[in-house]
Amino acid sequence: MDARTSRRTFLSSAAAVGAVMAAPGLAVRAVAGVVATGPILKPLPADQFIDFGTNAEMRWSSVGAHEYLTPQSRLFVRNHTRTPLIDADAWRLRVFGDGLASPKGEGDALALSYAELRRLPHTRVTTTHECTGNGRSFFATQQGQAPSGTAWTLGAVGTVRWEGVRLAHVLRRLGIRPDAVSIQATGLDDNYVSGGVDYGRVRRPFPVDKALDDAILAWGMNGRDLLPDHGFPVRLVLPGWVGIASIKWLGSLEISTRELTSPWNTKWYRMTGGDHPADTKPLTVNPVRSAWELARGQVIERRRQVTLHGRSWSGAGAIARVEVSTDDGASWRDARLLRPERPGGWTQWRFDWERPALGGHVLMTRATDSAGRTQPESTPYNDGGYFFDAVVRHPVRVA
Ligand SMILES: Nc1nc2c(c(=O)[nH]1)N[C@H]1C(S)=C(S)[C@@H](COP(=O)(O)O)O[C@H]1N2
Ligand SMILES: [Mo]
Repeated sequence: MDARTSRRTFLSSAAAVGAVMAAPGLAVRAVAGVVATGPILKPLPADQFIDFGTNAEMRWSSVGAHEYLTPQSRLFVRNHTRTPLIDADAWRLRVFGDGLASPKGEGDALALSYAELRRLPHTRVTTTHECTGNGRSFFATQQGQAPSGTAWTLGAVGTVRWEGVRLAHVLRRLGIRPDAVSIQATGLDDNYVSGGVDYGRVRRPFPVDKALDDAILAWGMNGRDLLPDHGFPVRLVLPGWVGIASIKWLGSLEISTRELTSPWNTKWYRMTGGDHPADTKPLTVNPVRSAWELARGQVIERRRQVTLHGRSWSGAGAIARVEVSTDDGASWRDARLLRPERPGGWTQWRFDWERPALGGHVLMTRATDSAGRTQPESTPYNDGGYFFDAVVRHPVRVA
């Protein structure tokens, strides 16, 4: 999609949502070129997604063993409110704060256009992109304690190739002070209102060190412009970190010499409740998790040897080992790792199941990453239902 088609798409979609905009009680955004729609715009076929309304989970049974990257059309969606349609021509990334070499207030922020940004040196980075709450439902179903939040199984994850510009490059061009420590990224979607409280726009701060390391401002995914649901025209991507760190529909960056905060790093997306202490840090690097490319309860045709596929991933690095159990964890065998196609993405593996007996079985898989982290038997409870990294029990039936 070039700038012209994206403008056309915006105009026709804006016309399509005209009826929604005219509906009484629905606020139209004050920011030029931003129209709230949704909750999700892309099609969510029932064989590919579990539809949670503002969120949608990818079904692992729809993943083809030969597809390494997750197509954008099939990637999970996690929206706090609803997808906005943004006119790329009118869009600006506003950058302000006392951490800029020439400090700027919010009112006189520097403004980068979409065209300016896309002229900067391109970079392509593959990452496994995952929601902090992926696997949340297993706190209830495996451990008997239900946290609040979307009851994801394991499909709030995908591996995609982002296209954009390194944030380090942008910051060097704009000039930042050596004592800048924190950057607040803010989205252009609706304010998040929950329990009668307006928390303002979805926003989360992150360290300047991460910005200068591997953060990118992404305008593309898998060779195409971002879809509206995934952050068009531009989103932040913090590789390996919790999904919430990768702010969609990026509207501004505040660069500060003080530590910035938002409810998304103080109230949510840190460990609270259970046995966690009161002063836990905001969550950053994703844990180790694994999934079978199978539906839960899938019926598998009996053969002398059944080949099963799955994937494991970690926010901290490559996957070093994957073990599989077909007997409730009594014995474990190594799965065969297929070469990870790109650093940063997940690892595909296969397991040859010899002479499975007819009837019900529970499959289990446990991965270890290059940082030495292994999936545990259980995950300590937390109120947000974050980081369920324990071995998941996956029921199947051989018939
Ligand atoms: N502006 C904005 N950015 C956001 C969100 C949001 O609701 N608004 N959701 C976050 C969360 S919790 C996740 S898991 C990812 C999901 O990205 P995706 O919908 O492109 O898969 O976006 C993050 N960035
Ligand atoms: Mo998330």
